[in-house]
Formats: sequence, C-alpha cells, structure tokens
Amino acid sequence: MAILFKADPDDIAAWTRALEALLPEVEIRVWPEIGNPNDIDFCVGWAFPQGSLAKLPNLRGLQSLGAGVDHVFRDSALPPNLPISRIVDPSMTEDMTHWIVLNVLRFHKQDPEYRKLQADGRWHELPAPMWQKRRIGMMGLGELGGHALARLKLFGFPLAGWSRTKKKIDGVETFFGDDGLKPFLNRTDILIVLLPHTPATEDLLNRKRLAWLPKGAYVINAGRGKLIVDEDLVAQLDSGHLGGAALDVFREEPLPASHAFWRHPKVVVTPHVSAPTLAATAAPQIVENYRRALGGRPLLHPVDRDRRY
Ligand code: OXD
Repeated sequence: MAILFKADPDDIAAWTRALEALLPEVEIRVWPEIGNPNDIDFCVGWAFPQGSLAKLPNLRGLQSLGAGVDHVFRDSALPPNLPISRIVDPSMTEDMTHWIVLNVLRFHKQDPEYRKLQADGRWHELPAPMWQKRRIGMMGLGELGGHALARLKLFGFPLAGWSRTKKKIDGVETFFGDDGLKPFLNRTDILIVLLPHTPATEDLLNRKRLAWLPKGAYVINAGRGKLIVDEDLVAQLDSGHLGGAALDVFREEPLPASHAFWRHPKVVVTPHVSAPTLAATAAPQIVENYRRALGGRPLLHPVDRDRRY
C-alpha cells in the first residue's frame, strides 16, 4: 500500500508531512521515486507524465492537486476506468475570491491610472466611476465563480454570469451557451474568467469575442491561459478597445521572460497564485478519497470525463 505524490519541489515537504500525519500506516512515495509499481494504489498530484499512470497495475484512484484537471487529460494513456477527483476546498475558494475582488476593485477604482499619476508626481482627480453602473460579468458559475459573485454582490455592482449550460443564481443575470455569449459580453465592463480549460473552451476569448466587450472593458483571468488568445488580447489592449487585464494563468507557465504581458503597461501579472492548494486545508479530503478509493466507494468531487471537469 503506497500513495504516489507529485507536486512542485517547494511544496513537497509540507504535503508529505500532512499526509503522513493523517495516514501513518501508508507509505508516501514522492515522484519520481516510484519503487515497486505494484505497491501504488493511489496517486495524488499535478501533471503526471504521459503514460506514467498506465504503468501502475493496482492504481485505484487519482486525486488532482488542484481544482483544475486539464493537466490530467493531457495524458492520452490515462487508464480508462480510473476514478478521478478534483480539490474543492472552501479555503481555496475564499482565496480565489480575494484575488478576484482585489482586481475588480483595482480596475473599478482606477488604481492603474492613479499609480501612473503618482509616478509622474501629478495631483489630478479623474472623473469618479459609479459602482451602480460598473457591470461585472463572470464566466464559469461553479464553486469558485458562484462564491466570488456572492461576495461581489455585497459591493452593489450589477452582476451577470455565463456558463455552458443554464444556471439560475439569485441577484445575477444569467446567460448560457453559444447564443448567450455575445449579449453577456456586450453588457460586461469587468470580465472575470474562471472557466475550466477543455476542448470546448480553448481560445474562446479570441479577437472577435473580445471585441464584443464594451470599449474600455477589463479582463481578469484566473481560469486557464488557453482560454484567451494572447495576441488578440494584446491587440485589443493596444488599440484602446480594452482598458486593462489582470492575469494569473498563462498558456506557458512560468510565463516566458520575453512574453509581451510582462512589460505591457495595461497588464497586471501574478504567477498562478490566486488560489493555491494548501496541505493544511486540503489534505483531509485527499485522505478521505484515498479511503474511498480503497473501499471501492465513489470519490468526493469526482471529475466527469466527458465534460473534462
Ligand atoms: C487549480 C489551480 O487548478 O491552482 O487549482 O490552477
């Protein structure tokens, strides 16, 4: 009996300590030190390399170390009936909301413009925006999007949400499907993107669709980099159609040093830190899933392989 764990080297000590404390009877092996592959009955981690899980004959379950599972589906040899679970952690959800609120208020309160005035040593008052008229739009109405909308409601902004399938949320105007996308983007001054990356969402926000946003709109992305076409976003920022962007996720991570986003005056970059998965809060659900997998019971927060999230 052993769990195979794979994560960023910086996180490994905290995770192995937390898992060993909760499961003292189970050996935690850290990738790539697999040992005898027959011993591994559960995998926990991020981006196991292509084909590696198929080589574990006694594997009973896979736990993604994040809310997103796009990294799981990059493996074309993923064992067909392997149960897969994602993290759903209220602490992480709150963290994501904080990052979103930070950036919504940053743009709403014209912080980039005031920082520039400060750098120029200029005392100058800009026309004050009205929160009553700042229309926020959320793409992705799952745990994370729903929670952030509930918090943003407290600020009084007019709220809307878009999802692939129809959803109803109190106090939020909802749009759905291909037909709902244009009217949703047309009414959105600050767009928050929290969709999963799937074949259906890749490159969704391209030049044409970014142009459906009103002039001066802002884009906040904490979903996945591949939802937005980078060059199209830069073109819309440069043309003045878009007012700014706050980005936490990128097509390639770490964001390459030469990428235009690093030095673009209208782009705020953070290094995929909006909602880290912390051992302190997420380890218990992983342990519960380990026990469920071994007992042949359904995992908590299961991933639907057809939808890919
Ligand atoms: C996640 C992430 O999927 O941090 O949880 O991106």
